[in-house]
Amino acid sequence: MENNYQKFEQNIANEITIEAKDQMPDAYRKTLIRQIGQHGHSEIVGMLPEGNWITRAPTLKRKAVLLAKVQDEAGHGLYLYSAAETLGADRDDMMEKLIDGKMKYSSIFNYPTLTWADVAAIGWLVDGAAIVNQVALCRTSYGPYARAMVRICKEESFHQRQGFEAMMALANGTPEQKQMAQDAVNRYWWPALMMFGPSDEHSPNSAQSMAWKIKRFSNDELRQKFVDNTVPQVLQLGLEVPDPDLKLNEETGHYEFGEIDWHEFNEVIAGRGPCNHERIEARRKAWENGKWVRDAAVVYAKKQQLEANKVA
Ligand code: BYC
Repeated sequence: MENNYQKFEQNIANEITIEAKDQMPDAYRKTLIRQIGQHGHSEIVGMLPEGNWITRAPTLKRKAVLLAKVQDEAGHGLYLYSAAETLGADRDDMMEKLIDGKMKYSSIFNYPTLTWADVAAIGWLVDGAAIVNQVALCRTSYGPYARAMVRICKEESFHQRQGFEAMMALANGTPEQKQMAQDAVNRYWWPALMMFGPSDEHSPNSAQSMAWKIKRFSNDELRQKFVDNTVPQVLQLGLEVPDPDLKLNEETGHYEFGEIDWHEFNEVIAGRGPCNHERIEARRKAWENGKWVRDAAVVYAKKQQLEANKVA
């Protein structure tokens, strides 16, 4: 067994991906199931705030784009649940843990989508933040997770561009539309920064995940990258960043920004955000209403297996 973990350590050191059948320490398996499961849940719960606007999209074109985007998120969730299953996780168990509040999902999806501009802001800022995090995960040490990320990132970059384009239409529209765009930025800016997780000194999982190359950059490094990428885009839209402390440090070339409201972040991830209850109830209802479909699929699969055995 020791030899097998030596091989694992060697592979990590030599940038050789760990595959499902490889020996791996239990803690590596456990933290991956935690992170990939949480990531999958984020995709699925993330369908809710945007899905809420499918029937109210302002034009047929916007509706078609939004429908496609929300369906993409469902697909991402399915790749991720499959990646977690390669580690021995059980999908029903993960789903029940989500509904029972025993597994987390991204804090960002506990905020409401009050206007159409919020949908644009999610596409632009939330998918934009997700890309920064996920591009790094394309090189994560667990092969099935890394490969899922490559595909997901391609779709996320389309999402980010469509969000920016929708935001641009509002920012260049009537004064009321521009104000709606600004309000959305005001409400989504700080929650988008929180997506990257606690600051490095308060991130209990980071050190080990970095050592195992599950994470390639720390939470603060990725957050900084997102701010540096996104502030010029806000300015290009003619909008303002809701942070009086934001300034470009000419020497480092990085934007310095104000303190995140960590109390708010901790409340949201503890289940006490604006929409936590609503989101979990929506998932619970979908899970319960879908039971007959899952049961029918199992009966059908068993029947097919019996037929196949008869032929053999
Ligand atoms: N929200 O030690 P830390 C999308 C938890 S969806 C909630 O730094 P780690 C999209 C963390 O889990 C994109 N919880 O943890 C979909 C841990 O708790 P546990 C979602 C958070 O894992 C639809 C504790 O806080 N992306 O793109 O090293 C529409 C301590 O944190 C959050 C991913 O999931 C948070 N924001 O680092 C549109 C990316 N932050 O588990 C778009 C994959 C932290 O110990 N995940 N926590 O109870 C990751 O990269 C990492 O898991 C994180 C956290 C950077 C999020």
